[in-house]
Amino acid sequence: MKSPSSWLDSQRNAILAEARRVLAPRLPQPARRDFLRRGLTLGGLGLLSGCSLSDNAGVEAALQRISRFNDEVQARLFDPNRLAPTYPDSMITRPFPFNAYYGEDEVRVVREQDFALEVTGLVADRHRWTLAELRALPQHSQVTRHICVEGWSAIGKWSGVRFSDFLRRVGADLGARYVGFKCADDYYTSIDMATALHPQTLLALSWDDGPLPPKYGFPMKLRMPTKLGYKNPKHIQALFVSNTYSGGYWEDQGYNWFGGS
Ligand SMILES: Nc1nc2c(c(=O)[nH]1)N[C@H]1C(S)=C(S)[C@@H](COP(=O)(O)O)O[C@H]1N2
Ligand SMILES: [Mo]
Repeated sequence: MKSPSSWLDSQRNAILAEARRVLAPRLPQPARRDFLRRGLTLGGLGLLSGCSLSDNAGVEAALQRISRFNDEVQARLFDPNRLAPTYPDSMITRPFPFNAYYGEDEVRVVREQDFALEVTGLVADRHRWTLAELRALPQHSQVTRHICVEGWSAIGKWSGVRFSDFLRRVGADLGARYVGFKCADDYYTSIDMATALHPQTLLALSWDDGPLPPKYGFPMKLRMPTKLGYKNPKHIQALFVSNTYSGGYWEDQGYNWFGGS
């Protein structure tokens, strides 16, 4: 049997070969030469559609196909028991970076007294959760690395409710395909159920041993050290369990949906 990493390598090479085969013939010279020379990575593939070639509808469609294929491969490779690395508190990045699709002066400020988390879709209990109720559930902490596709990473500490505990408590259909999130800004995303149930996936209420600050996603964010930054929604207002694909803010603009890190 092949080791997982050599299998991963062969899958990666297959995707990259497919990308070259499908895309290169559609490009005029010299773009074609540059494209073939460029070191393509799996992550880079998901981002390619943001480049100047995207006005070619054929390229766009081909990238979509490859990115969906990439999602399937990542889902098959995802090991629900494999933990992302954790770090000592001394390695926490200070100051921790802020990122959003807007600047820090436009951070959405959610008031705790007005807030209740909406839970809908394939769940038995549609009760809306206040922060006090969520804080009363068992809390878990992690010091993990957040990796943003923009090329930076940072180590931070988050605490909150283990998301698998939460999904069980609300009687979610754990065989459903997706969990989707709507945020207090216009952000939204969705994740695969295997990642939702991963032991390090936290409904984070706290950052650096204090309440989650507005800029890092008050009242709560989903923290997943197994996924890239854009898959980790901040300012969550509503979540839903579903079998219908619902994409995401960046995913709908060409970022890879699975977004594993
Ligand atoms: N609601 C919301 N969540 C979001 C985003 C956003 O713009 N709005 N940006 C994402 C991206 S691209 C990153 S890198 C992280 C940044 O989180 P941080 O501010 O805690 O570093 O939030 C993610 N979640
Ligand atoms: Mo990001």
